[in-house]
Order: sequence, then structure tokens, then C-alpha cells
Amino acid sequence: VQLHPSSDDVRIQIVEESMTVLRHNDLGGYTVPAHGLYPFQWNWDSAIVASGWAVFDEARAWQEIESLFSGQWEDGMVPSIVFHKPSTTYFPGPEIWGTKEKPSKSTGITQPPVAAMSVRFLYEHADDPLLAMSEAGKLFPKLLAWHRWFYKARDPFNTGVVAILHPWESGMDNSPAWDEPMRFPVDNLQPYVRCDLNHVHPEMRPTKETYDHYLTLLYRFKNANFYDPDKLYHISPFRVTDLCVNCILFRANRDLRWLAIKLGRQEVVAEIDAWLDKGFQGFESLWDEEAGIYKCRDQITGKLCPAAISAGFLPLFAGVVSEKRAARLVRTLEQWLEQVKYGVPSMDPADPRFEPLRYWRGPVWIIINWMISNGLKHYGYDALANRIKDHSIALTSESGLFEYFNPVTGEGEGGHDFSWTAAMSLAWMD
Ligand code: 9WN
Repeated sequence: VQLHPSSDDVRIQIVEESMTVLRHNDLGGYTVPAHGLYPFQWNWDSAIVASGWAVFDEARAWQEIESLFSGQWEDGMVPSIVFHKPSTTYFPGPEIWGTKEKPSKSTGITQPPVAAMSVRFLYEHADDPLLAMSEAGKLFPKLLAWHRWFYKARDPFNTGVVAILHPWESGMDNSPAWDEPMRFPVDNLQPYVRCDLNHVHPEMRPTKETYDHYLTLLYRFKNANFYDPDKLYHISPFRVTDLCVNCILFRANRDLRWLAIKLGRQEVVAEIDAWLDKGFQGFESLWDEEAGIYKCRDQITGKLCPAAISAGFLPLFAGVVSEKRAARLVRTLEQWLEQVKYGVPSMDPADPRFEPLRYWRGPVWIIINWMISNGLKHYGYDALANRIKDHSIALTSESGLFEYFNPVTGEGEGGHDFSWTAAMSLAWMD
């Protein structure tokens, strides 16, 4: 079959394949990102996947978010992974995390808070407004509790931007932005066996040295009274102001505010407005004028993380950028795109650390493309926004519904039949 992004037949085929992938990855009320490689419910994956389900099964879409919040902690945190059923194909699983419940029901860290954005999306696109009203009404206090947790546990000094304490919390696990903050010495670890390398080639995944750092953090957090949030912020050797989490949190706060008004919860609007005002100021300290992009900041050293990464464009998605800076970001993005066939690479392709195959150190991720494209539209850069969407359609239709893609060759990499790539095909690229 000659695949071409503009052909209707191809689009119909992708939509059908995407629905098949979501059904296939459905374990009964929640969707795994990919069988084998990721056999549990992941936080931001599920929130994104809900928008895909919404296109053809509204009730199932709401159920996805509800099942994610079934893992919410009493203090409001929503963990990065919920372990509904055991599985032996992922490491580190529940036996390693060992949270207070026995058996462990989740990890002890979080992930980018996409859920409020998804609840608004589901509400706005609802064919069943009564269901939407009742589901959004049930979820609203849970979303609010999670956002409150972020500010209390991860911004105790009220800077307006929150910290991540583990690269897994950013969703961009082995991003080059973490190279400097991850230079802390690793602890003496028990020997361990990774499962990811049974599913994908080692060239695509983080290195052993990176995993040793991930596990050092995990065990230190577990030893701190089982992931006690008041302790973690102070003991973690890795503490970073991450752009992915902060831009998503900012945008999600705007959607939470929108929901508060729709649901008659005006009394919380002032609290959300305060987060937005303070957050807006917080982004100022992350702009690198010379590089023409936003950067993450290492809170331990106080320095900006030198690597320019795709999350550096996400302030467009948050909507915290001046017109002048938006123009500068667009110039930077165009320079990146000149160097690869398909955008948006996860790091600056001119950086010597750029690796087109390795996870968050080069490859294109469709969910990030959606966010960047959405932000560009908001600032009036429609042609560039559409170019990124066309690249995304070309990648999925020519290579398949992979976890991520090589920006130089367009080949699909990592896991295949991947849920959030399928969901994006349904909710964004249709
Ligand atoms: C750790 C599931 C998750 C995504 C992350 C992605 C990857 C896990 C891993 O897979 O992370 O959470 O083991 O590599 O980096 O963004 O949520 O798709």
C-alpha cells in the first residue's frame, strides 16, 4: 500500500488501527501503554488515552480517568503508575516500590498532571452532557487535591513553579537536561535485572548508569518513611524545575479554573488564580535569551540545565510567553526542523549529545508534537503548527503507531501498538 498522509483511505485506516490498539490495550477499565513493555496504568498516558477513547466510547473515556484516580493517595498525589494487577514484565514493579499498602498499589512519585486538561476535553466534547456533568463533578475535588498537593509538597517556598524529584516524574526520563542534576553518587545497589531490554533494543533505552541513579533515588525515597512528601523534597539529591511538568500544570490549572466555573465551584477560583499569577512569574527565571528557548533549572545548584529540549517550547502550550518571545521560540524551532526530516526532536539536533534513537535524547514523541502544535496555534503560527501535525500524520501513517519515532529516518521505535500514539491519532490527527 502506498501510504500518503493526505489520502482519506490512509486516515480511515489509521483511525481504525488506533481504535483496535486501544481496545487491545484495555485491561478492563484502564489502558496499558503497551503490553509487555508497560503492563500497568501510567498516569499521563491514561489521561491522554482518555481523549482517544472519547472519540468512540465516551463512558469508557470517563472510566479511564476514574480508574487512574482510584490510585490517588490520601494527601492528593496521583502516582506515576497504578498497579491494578500483578505483572512480571516490568521493572521496577510493585515489589520494589513497596509502598505502605501490601501489596503495593502504586509507585511513590507522580507524573505530569494532564488529567484536568482531559476532563475539560471530555466535558467539552460530550455527547452525553448529564454523564459529563456527573463525572466531572466527581473528579473535580480529586483534581483540585492533586494540584494542591503539587504546591504544598513541591513548592514549599511558594516560588510559583514546582519541583520534580525523580526523572520519571518529568515523563522525559533520560532527557539530557538531567545530565548535570543526575551527577550525584549512586548508592550500593542490590543486583537487579531490567525488563525493558527484553522488549526493545538497548540503543533505544536509558543506560545502566542512568538506571542506577533512578534506583538510588527510589530506595532513598522508600527509606524516607515510605515516600513521605514532607521529607522527600528536602532529602532528594535530584531536585529540578522541570518544564514539562510546570507547563502542563499551568495549562491544567487554566482548565481546572474553567471546570470550577462550569461546576459552580467559584469559591476555589481565587486560589487557582493565585497559582496562575505566581506561576506566570516563575517562568521568567527559566528563559535563556541567548539560546532562544526555555530551560529547566537545577534547584540544587541553582543553575539552568544547559541542554535545549523539546519541553523548552511548551511554555507556548502553557500560554505564558510574550509575542516577542513566541517569535524567538519559533525561530529556534525552525532551526531545529531544518536539521531533521521529521519534527519535533526531543533535543536540539545540533547538540553533540543528540541521539536519534535513544528515548528522550532525540526521538519525536507525538504527544509533545500535539502540545507544541497547540501552543503555536494559540500564538497565531498556524502554518508551523500544521507542519508539525503533518509530520505527525506522516510518521504514524508511514511507520505505524509506535511509542516514538526517529526524526532523521522517520522509523518507529520503542514499543509498538502504543496507546497514547493511537489516542493522538483519534483525538488530534483525525
Ligand atoms: C517510567 C509509559 C511511560 C511514559 C514515560 C516514558 C516511559 C517509564 C519507563 O514510559 O517511562 O515511567 O519505564 O521508561 O518515559 O513518559 O509515561 O509510556
